[in-house]
Amino acid sequence: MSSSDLAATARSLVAPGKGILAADESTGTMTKRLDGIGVASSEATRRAYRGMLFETPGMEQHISGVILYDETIRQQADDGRAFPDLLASRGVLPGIKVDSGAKALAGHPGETVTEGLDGLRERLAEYRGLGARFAKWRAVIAIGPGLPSPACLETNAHALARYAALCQEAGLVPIVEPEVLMDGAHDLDRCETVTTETLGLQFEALRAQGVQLEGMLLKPNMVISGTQAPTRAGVAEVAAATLRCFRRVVPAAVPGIVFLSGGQSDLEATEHLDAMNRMGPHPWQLSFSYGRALQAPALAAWAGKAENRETAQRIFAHRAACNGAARDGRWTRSMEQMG
Ligand code: 5MM
Repeated sequence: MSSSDLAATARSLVAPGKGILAADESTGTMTKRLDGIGVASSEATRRAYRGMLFETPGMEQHISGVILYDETIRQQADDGRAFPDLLASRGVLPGIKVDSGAKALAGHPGETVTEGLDGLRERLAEYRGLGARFAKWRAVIAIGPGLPSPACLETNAHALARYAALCQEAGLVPIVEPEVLMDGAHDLDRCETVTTETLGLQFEALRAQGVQLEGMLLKPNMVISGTQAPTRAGVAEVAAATLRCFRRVVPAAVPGIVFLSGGQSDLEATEHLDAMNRMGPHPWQLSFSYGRALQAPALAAWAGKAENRETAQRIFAHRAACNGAARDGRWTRSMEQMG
């Protein structure tokens, strides 16, 4: 794939009114989600849940791409079509999580490094053959006393940049996700400082590895107060701090920033995205790549029962529509009422 094809794919993932569904929960995470609704996790129940989401009528109006997990990219819908083919037939780009998870960083208690570079070139070629057009790798950065360490930031930035270069070589658009966690009592300023440092090092590493910025997307956290902070910043403050941080460190050549929700409520994630887009224009498209903030109410409504499938799909389509509007800065609170 040429560099202009990569750039075109990246731009189509952040097309107006659209964003990405992160449905790449590893089996452990998906099992926790299913436990939460009293459903035993098995290959069959995970397939039924993902199939419910991917067959949602009208999803393609607001979802440009779906990030899949290794198991999911190999599964089929009830009509026998492979999930990537089903998505592609609806104009939704299939993507794939390619990291193998965050592992304890030696000598740095409380910190992790995301692994998965060994054999990645071969796995990317296989995923491309299975229909993937983009990929995702998530690094996890914790805030705490003395954290994050320079070793954690540098190691994760380097791994993300090497992953991104391999993706572009394989013709896949890399989504680069360095997530600064919301966990902790830190305030907005501390999150801004750490996010600025994280992203600054990230773009240095991407440059060092020769990653073409036009053919990638950034998936960051918003600059937000810690979940246990005594007072939490409001929507306008979060939007202003996030934009200030990104203007300082994210080059304008990057076509899009697709936020993670990171534990924000569905409504918070939508409100924050909308507020930032209302403060535009910006050098990059500002969109979403939400997991929990798109799925949580649909998962609860589905509850593993076939008779709830349509209701859950309507709820998922509604969250996608609200975030599609927020992605353009035209969400209103009244849109939250489902018709
Ligand atoms: C959907 O969750 C993703 C996979 O997580 P695990 O590897 O831990 O199972 C996760 O990477 C996700 O893509 C991002 O964190 C965004 O999801 P949220 O829920 O934060 O919007």
